[in-house]
Amino acid sequence: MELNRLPELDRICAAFDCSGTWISSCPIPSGHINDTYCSEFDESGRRVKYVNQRINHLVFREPELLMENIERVTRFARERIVAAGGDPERETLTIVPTRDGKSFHRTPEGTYWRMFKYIDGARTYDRVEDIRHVYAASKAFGRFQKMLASLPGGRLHETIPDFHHTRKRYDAFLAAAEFDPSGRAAGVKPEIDFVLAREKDAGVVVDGLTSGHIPERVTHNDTKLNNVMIDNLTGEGICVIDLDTVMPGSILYDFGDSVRLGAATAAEDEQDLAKVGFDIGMFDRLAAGYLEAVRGFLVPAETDLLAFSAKLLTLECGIRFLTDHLKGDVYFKIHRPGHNLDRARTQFKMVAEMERQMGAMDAVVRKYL
Ligand code: GN1
Ligand code: MG
Repeated sequence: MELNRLPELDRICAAFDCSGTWISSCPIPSGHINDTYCSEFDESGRRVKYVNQRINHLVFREPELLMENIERVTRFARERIVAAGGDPERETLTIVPTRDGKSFHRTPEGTYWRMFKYIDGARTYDRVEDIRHVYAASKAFGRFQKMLASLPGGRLHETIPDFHHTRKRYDAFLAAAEFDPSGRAAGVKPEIDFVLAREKDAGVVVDGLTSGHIPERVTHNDTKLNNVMIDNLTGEGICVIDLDTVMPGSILYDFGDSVRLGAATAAEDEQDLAKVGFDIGMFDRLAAGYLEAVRGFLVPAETDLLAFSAKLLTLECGIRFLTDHLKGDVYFKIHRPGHNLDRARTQFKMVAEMERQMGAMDAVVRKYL
């Protein structure tokens, strides 16, 4: 979704409390929701980089509350990292405040901006290039969950209510398929049927949370591989980023969602479905990294569903892409016609492969418990 034209980043940067002179900004074309840029400053002859993000306030309806969450989470992470002798400038996001001491800047036009320090010597990967990164990222997400179990100060705000409420996602899909606002339903009958055949899966985790069988925890909720910065030298997952959806949830949302990309043989939007698949060897590395970090922290109601959660969250994401296709591409940014449909198809192909290998996936999880 384009909010407006390329913004004047020099003007945006001027609102934030960083020393030095602005040199340039360029887009970082990653992410389906917010707009991200990297800005360079000259600080007494030294080139220093920052990350600017325009928060999509049509998706995140209360940017103030979202930033309150991120302030709490990064402040707490910083304390924990310092106590453990780590480097807080690299192991968590550092918010650059505005000149009037706030964590975000609202422009006169009503757009919302924030700024983070750039983390040097590390990068993210939009697809798996080295299987060791899968283990490293998964371990980083596990550590992140475990750390946030002791976050003080009460429940975080729900930045998007019912974000992983799979049944509500299913219902929204049904409504889009029936109402068919863009006249696209007839062209995607196999995909619609694929979802309809899996209705019973939608309630499994949300019902467990409602009944209290599955514990509510603080979770990340968007655990794609590219939301962990991987250190260029050590290959370790040093910093979990994209904290917009850190809020109450189930760890099954996080583990499950990490599999969509972490065990995929192709990109999320690959058009050649012959290349798309679920790789049990990569799933093994995901489970190993995650359980290495959280062993002893999870309860059986959670561990019993880890393998299933991979299928469920992949299905949910496919449902969201298909729903957006049916609605005329109103939520996720698209870069070509049919982009959301391509994305939905890769997710469904992975779901089908996971269904065939669920026994093997369960065995992998049990191996690392
Ligand atoms: C969106 O914008 P990005 O790439 O961080 C979406 C996630 C989806 C993901 C699919 C707030 O994340 O839930 O899993 O696309 N974020 C939101 O790649 O809806
Ligand atoms: Mg995200």
